[in-house]
Amino acid sequence: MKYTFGGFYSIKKLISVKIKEEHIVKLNKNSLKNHIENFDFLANKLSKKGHNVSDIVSKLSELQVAIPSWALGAGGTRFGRFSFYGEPSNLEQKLEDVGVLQSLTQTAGAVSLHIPWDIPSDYNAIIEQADALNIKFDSVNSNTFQDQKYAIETYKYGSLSNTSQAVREQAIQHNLDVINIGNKLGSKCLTIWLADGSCFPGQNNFQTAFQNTQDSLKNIYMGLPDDWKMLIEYKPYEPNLYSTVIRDWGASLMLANGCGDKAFTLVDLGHHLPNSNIEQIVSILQLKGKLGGFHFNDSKYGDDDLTVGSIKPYALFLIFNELVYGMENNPQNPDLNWMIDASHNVKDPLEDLIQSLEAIQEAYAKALLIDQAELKVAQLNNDVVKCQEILQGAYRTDVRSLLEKVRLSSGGALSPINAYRSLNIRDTLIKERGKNTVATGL
Ligand SMILES: [Mn+2]
Repeated sequence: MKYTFGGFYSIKKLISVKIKEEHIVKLNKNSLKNHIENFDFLANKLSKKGHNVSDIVSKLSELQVAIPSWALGAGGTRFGRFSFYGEPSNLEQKLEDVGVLQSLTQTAGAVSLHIPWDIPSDYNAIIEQADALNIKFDSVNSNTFQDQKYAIETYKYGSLSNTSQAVREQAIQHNLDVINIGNKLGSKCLTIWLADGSCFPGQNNFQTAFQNTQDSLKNIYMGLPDDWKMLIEYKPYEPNLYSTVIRDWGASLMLANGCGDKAFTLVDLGHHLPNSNIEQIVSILQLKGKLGGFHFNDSKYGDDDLTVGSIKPYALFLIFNELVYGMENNPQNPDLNWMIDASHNVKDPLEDLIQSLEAIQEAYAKALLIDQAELKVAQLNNDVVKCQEILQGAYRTDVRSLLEKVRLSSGGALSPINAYRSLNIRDTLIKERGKNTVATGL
């Protein structure tokens, strides 16, 4: 079914505005008493320990995480893709979905677009829709890991690193086009992830590939507006299985340094080899003023793109411990771009994103409970046991009523998943969009 302009606004009212104004308040009433009891108990306990609870609540309220446009449909594997009914089939519908998440959680106030999958046909209409839904345009992502329909050159053997100057120029121009599109929407950031690398030893000259990439990035950087950031995302393997040009944070950092002050490293949690100490990477990048953005997800083996916090919640907490420390002690870093980068085959994508948003907030809340001053004393005294007690004491605190408080005070749902289900949002989307829609870009 194709929507007229008027039609799409009526969906917006149905899905977003109406949910927020009428239903959430009603649903919240059902569990309000329970929430107040739990929150008062926790707030009392935390206050006695010397925490400033209202300060923690306001810090949590400020955390807004960008939803990636590509996570709103079911993801695929190299073996297949199982559609989830009622997926958004255009940019307007993707924004509507983010609007649903924002209404329910009040922590999804941004979207991260992927070009060319999300090129607006009417910029003013898209900006107006995003404004109405209280959604900002976070980093825009370029795509040189696929050949586009009318492309002259192929990226089969790399894009920015390619030995062919014509291929590199095409890839550079694409990134400049993405900046231009983002600029029209009010975005201030470009994310570059390259699939470039090699599948077999000897296929590439490592030095040539790296140097070409640096030169190409410098060309893109020259087209970056003054108030923009460029984020360079690394990944150790896949789709190339022997070597990746920007394989780790060291390569990303070197390239960012080679470009200039507006270039930073982006950490995607799934882009590390098993058992990497990601929190330490985060910490050192902050020390050097080069941490620019985050892609949240979780993984068991590789780049699994699973729900945030579903596999290694303690590691996520430790990462947030470093982020909290860095935000307080490393002003040399810019404001971070907080983004989710996840997708998979088996869950309702919106329910999955609600779970991810909650996991991010939960880890952040727990990290805010760490007494940094007390930890510093324990570290100076080499009191290893005390250090662990401080971290794990914060981690073991049940902060869910704190998150409820944050949502309640900003107009969100006490339980976003329950609200999503009670309001039959997926059924409504299927009714509006049809059963077999397929999200663009996947
Ligand atoms: Mn990513």
